[in-house]
Amino acid sequence: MAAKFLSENSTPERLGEKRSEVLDFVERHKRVGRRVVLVTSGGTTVPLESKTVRFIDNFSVGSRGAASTEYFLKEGYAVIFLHRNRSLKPFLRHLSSSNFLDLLQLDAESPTSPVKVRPEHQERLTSILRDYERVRGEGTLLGVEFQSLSEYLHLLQVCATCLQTLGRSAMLYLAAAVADFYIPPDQMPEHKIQSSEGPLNLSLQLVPKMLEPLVKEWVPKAFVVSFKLETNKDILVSKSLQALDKYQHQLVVANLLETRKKEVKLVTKESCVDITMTTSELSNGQEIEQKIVKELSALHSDFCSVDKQT
Ligand code: 9Z3
Repeated sequence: MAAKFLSENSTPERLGEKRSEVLDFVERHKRVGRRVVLVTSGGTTVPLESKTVRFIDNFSVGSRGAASTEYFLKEGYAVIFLHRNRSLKPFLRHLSSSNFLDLLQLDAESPTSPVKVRPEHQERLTSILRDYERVRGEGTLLGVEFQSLSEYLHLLQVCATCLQTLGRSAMLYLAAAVADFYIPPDQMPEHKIQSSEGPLNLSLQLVPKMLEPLVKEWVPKAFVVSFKLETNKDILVSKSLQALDKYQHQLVVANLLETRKKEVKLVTKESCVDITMTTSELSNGQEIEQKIVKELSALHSDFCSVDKQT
């Protein structure tokens, strides 16, 4: 099913070049013994026409993926950040609610470098820039962009297979909100659908679950974390356990749409651990991703140590 989807849906541009970039990144960090995590982030679009004017989208803005990426970097991981093109980015996300130009001012007294950061933003910008420059200097972050469902799935396969060489020291953290339904290319109109033809009825097909080949074939030794999103709390844990049973991966981060920034459950076959944020932690600007990543990093260390014992 997965292989059929990938062969029938067009490959993203410069896929070979992107594979080489990811491979180089993985090899470089493997040489120095650094763990590598693939973080997927943001929603996927499902086109309705092959010359696409309209598409179906979902709510995800990519804050989970972008924030987690920063915390994985702090934990010493190298991160492949596979993200939707317009979703939030690590570091830059801290400025997403400000108008960039409001952070700056012109200084008439220094004509050679007249653009200055306003004094009230100096501290915050310095701290963001310091973290960002450290990561750039160490070369520990590689961004890979997608927009459509098909681009995402092709790139997921490329990134995952490149990680195979790392065995247990690779982690996959699949936080992207991937579409479940799509229109196969042979059922998609070429040109813009005309409203003059009346109301539109859509028939969507199921997207094959890529977790299956990912765990079985692409990265069989890696530490794989998937996400389960629900709106009904009564089925959250049972659906997570079903996923673990079906795909045989290591862990599901289970979250509800409305409370996803305040509480999640880390579900394994053996346990279910709650991670929660207090009101004061949230009002201090602390983020749940910091706790999630800390916990996963420790579990990943245990998982890696099995290799060393055998
Ligand atoms: C998640 O559950 C993420 O936590 C969110 C993060 C998408 C809710 P934001 O990007 O939101 O910060 O706005 N991701 C996975 C969602 C998903 O599609 N899971 C599938 C499912 O639940 C399985 S992989 O069936």
